[in-house]
Amino acid sequence: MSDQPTYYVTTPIYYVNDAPHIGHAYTTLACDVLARFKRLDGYDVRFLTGTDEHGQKVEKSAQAAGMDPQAFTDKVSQNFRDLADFMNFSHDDFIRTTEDRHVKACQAVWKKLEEAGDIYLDNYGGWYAVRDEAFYGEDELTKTRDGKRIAPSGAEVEWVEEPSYFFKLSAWGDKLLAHYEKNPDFILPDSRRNEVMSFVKGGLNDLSISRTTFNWGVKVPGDDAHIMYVWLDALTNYITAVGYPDTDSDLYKKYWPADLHMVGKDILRFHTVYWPAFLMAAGIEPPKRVFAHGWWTNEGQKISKSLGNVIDPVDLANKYGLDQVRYFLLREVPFGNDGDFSHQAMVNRMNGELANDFGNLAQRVLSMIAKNCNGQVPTPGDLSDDDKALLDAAGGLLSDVRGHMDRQAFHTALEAIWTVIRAANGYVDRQAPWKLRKEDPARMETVLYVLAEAIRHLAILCQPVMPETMSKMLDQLGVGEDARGFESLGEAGALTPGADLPKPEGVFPRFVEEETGA
Ligand code: ME8
Repeated sequence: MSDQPTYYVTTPIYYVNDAPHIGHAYTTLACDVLARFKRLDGYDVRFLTGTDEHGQKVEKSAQAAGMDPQAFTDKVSQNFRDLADFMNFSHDDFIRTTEDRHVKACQAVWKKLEEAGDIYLDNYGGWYAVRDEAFYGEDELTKTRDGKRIAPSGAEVEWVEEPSYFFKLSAWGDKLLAHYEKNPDFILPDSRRNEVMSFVKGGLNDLSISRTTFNWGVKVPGDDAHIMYVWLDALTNYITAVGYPDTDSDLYKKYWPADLHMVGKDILRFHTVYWPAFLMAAGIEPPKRVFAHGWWTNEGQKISKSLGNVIDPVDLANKYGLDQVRYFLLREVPFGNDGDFSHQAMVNRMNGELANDFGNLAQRVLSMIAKNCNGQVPTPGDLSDDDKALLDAAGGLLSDVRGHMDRQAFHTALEAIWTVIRAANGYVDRQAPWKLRKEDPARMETVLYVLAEAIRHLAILCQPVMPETMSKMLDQLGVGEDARGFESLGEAGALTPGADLPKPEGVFPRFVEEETGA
């Protein structure tokens, strides 16, 4: 195998009960940006997304739509694929849990757990929330005035009583705690890690891992009356997609354990308690990290179908531009915190940071080059301290940004880039190349060269977040497709003085409110 470093990043697999919305797009976007970043940084990347198609919730949605569950999942799963294409996501694989490869992997995991003595047959009697596909203890529930019981997530629970296989989760508490202690970055952000640790310290109950009252799921090997609990099925997707149970396959050897499972905070417990316990019991190494991000609201309100305020990412992108939306989502909120979507906040970032700060910088510089340097990359002379300071700031960005990205701190990565964008704008104002044109044309060329070089750095580093727009900006700088990886950042002479440049065109339009006439 080559010694190229690898990076395996996964999204949750989304339930096919509903149309995809901004929340799903957000999680996958974060993974897409990491995948693109790592590829540009020389890694061999595997980026997985997909759909979670079994279980009671999906079965009920199919029934409500009057469709056979397989036909229903085929249809809704395609909506998630279409969204991924529309959002320009660069996933390498799209997994569906109804695929044969996945059924095979689930059954193999089950057998491993059974062989390890971690499964026993009993009866389950307890509370279940179909919306969360989760079991809850009586002590976790609250009661409404009309006597309904509600889980902490807000989902209504129902009483379930049925024969069930159990996983001996209670035996894994100490091993899980030892794993968290030994791997302080296994759960990020730290607040989530603390939350999980106190949950585990409170003691774990054995977990019901099969159902018998419906049959839309993977059959338990050797006992057809049972189907596997949908979360055991769903979590297994992360190893199915790298070839499990064929642990000798190239894919598996190269990419497992995954570097990162990106999830929303709602599904933290499944990924940081159940999943590593299943894996350890099956003799499989746990993933290296689970990052649980926050929750989006819309103009201050919870996003929900019943409130009618679901944000469709396609509508947003059609209104503001795809890369603008990608930028906004990752810049607006410290990654990990909850965030609020508002039209005003979107427009402020789009007009302020994209159109004014970055767009104007590139447009000013490229049009001065077009007008005053014959449309060719300018030729630099000796560099002043001011020139060197800007080039150093641009040159130092990669290691800074890399550090932020390695902790999934997209907002601080972008802040660091914008510090240099603002420094470049300050430099333009100080150096006033438009004045130098007559006074000292050679110096003007140096200043414009320094700026072009700074913009090259900025555009290369912004590619993961805004791939389409940055590709246009790099075209206008005459940077070839093969010179856009991070290794080319440090190459002196990446811009060739005298090379012809295409006609510049603005890439960041301002958002102008339409006159309503009201
Ligand atoms: O939980 N803000 O699928 P799901 C931010 N099938 N992120 C949001 C969001 C919001 N308002 N709404 C949804 C499942 N998300 C399981 C996962 S994985 C083995 C199985 C995102 O369709 C966020 O990532 O309910 C959340 O964790 C995920 O969608 C839940 O998607």
